[in-house]
Amino acid sequence: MASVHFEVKDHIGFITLNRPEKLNSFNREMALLLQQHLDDCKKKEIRCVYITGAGKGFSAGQDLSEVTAPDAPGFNVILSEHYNPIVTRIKRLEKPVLAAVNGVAAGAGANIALCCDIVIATQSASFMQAFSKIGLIPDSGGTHTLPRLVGWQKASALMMLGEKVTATDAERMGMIYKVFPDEHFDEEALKMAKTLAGMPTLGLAYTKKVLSLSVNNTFEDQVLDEDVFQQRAAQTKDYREGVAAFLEKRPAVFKGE
Ligand code: LHQ
Repeated sequence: MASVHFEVKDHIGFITLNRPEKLNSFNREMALLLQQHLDDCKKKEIRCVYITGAGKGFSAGQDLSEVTAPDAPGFNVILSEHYNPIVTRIKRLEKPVLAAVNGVAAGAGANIALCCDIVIATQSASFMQAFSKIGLIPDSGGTHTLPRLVGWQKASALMMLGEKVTATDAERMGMIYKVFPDEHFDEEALKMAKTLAGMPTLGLAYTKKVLSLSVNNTFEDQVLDEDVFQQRAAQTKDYREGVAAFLEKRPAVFKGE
């Protein structure tokens, strides 16, 4: 069985991290396969990407038995060839990426989830900046993402203490969007993915882009960027369909064009 499972259904690219006996921790093969499947998700027919983990965890980050093996990939390789290309691909994908966090997300596993556009979690899931516990620093974009989600102080404490945060606390502090009870999680996550896949995909892609530009922009530059991308959105078929459907008092049928 492949260490990352990939399937396309209902315009959704389902990516499942699949080393459940190791809590879906990343070895090189899994990191490269995830990149490959993120690239597969560039296809136009895919209008939402859904990332989850097999078994009881989402991902425990780097497989620590791999880094200690005699033929271990060096740290330069692990970041530049594994985690950096993964999180960059997620950020650059021109469609919504939903992280459906089904269990513990630790280390790079947590930060890969947190760089997704929408993060939802099952009630029994948890998030852990595990790096400090083994003498490392947070990577996979975590030092960029986390303070912007929860504020500097909480990010700093979470990263230094490495404490496990429950899904409910993560939601409360703005780290993730929503928590669902375990028994309804799959159903609710799928419902959200289907909703996203039926939305105006280009409009969502432009929303993602403009949001990311806000990280470095002044207010004045940001409203100029909104102007540019709003004009692009206004040229999509889905915009025309959205307005027509509203005026005709019928549900809109968006095609991602
Ligand atoms: C694991 C792992 C794991 C191997 C659970 N590896 N087997 C970047 C640069 C270069 C190098 C290093 O890494 C990085 C990025 C990073 O991600 S650094 C952070 C690496 N991750 C961690 O330090 C987390 C280590 N894991 C844990 O602290 C716990 O397993 C957590 C809190 C995630 C979950 O605890 P439990 O729910 O109690 O599960 P468990 O500990 O019993 O784990 C289940 C199994 O999975 C177990 O195997 P076993 O054969 O005993 O059943 C663990 O050994 C294995 N596992 N994480 N990262």
